[in-house]
Amino acid sequence: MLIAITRGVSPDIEKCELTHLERQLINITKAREQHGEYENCLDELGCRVVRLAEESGMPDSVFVEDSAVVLDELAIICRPGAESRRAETDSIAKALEPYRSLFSIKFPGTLDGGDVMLMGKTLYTGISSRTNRSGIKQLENHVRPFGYDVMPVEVRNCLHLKSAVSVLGENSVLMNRDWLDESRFRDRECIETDPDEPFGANALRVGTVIVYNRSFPRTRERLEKCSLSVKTVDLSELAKAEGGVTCCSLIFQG
Ligand code: CIR
Repeated sequence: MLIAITRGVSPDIEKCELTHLERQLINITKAREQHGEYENCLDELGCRVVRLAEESGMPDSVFVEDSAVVLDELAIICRPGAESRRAETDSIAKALEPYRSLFSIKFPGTLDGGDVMLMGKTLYTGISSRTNRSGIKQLENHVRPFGYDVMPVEVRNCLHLKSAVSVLGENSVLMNRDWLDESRFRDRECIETDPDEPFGANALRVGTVIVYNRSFPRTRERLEKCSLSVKTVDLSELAKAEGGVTCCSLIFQG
């Protein structure tokens, strides 16, 4: 069965890291409601949602995706690029321990899960303000024995690789070409975000369904025109903290 690890919104989310957005007031009640709607959506799609306790003092801890990369054979515990986020990984490692052998990224490496995108046996990995070459090299050393390739991708003007591209199907992606080195995806079918929705490239594929943020209706139309089944959620409050639909869960076969 599919397991989705999530974590409640921290009471300190107001102090979240921000890289590309101006700080705006986050309505925590609304953020929690929206996060609950997101968890219900995963539940309806057949995931068993395992919700970890909220963490005060860890403002960004709702964004569990950044703490680990979970593959069928192993899991990598990340070393997040933002120092304020490093403590988040302990509880994620504990939650993953029953399911996978764990391998860790160590100093001087940094790696955020939001920079790692799996397609087949290829791990596209963003070189970003959060993920460095040492982190990518360590990732490669851990996964190569299991038959995975790591493909580094330069990203620009956005936080993570998955802010710029995400998986839609076996061979297809949703992409904002302005934010990454698109030559890495030459062999893939590509749907582009609507020019008015540059933040719309983050989509979460669960089985055959695409979970997508309601804030990007034009791009959503593009997905539906390509016969994709799309289920929308409102994550507008967490978007103020630079979070999207992939960030709020770690989904894997349990
Ligand atoms: C951060 O800057 O780390 C958080 N405020 C947002 C993290 C979003 N995570 C993701 O895209 N994977």
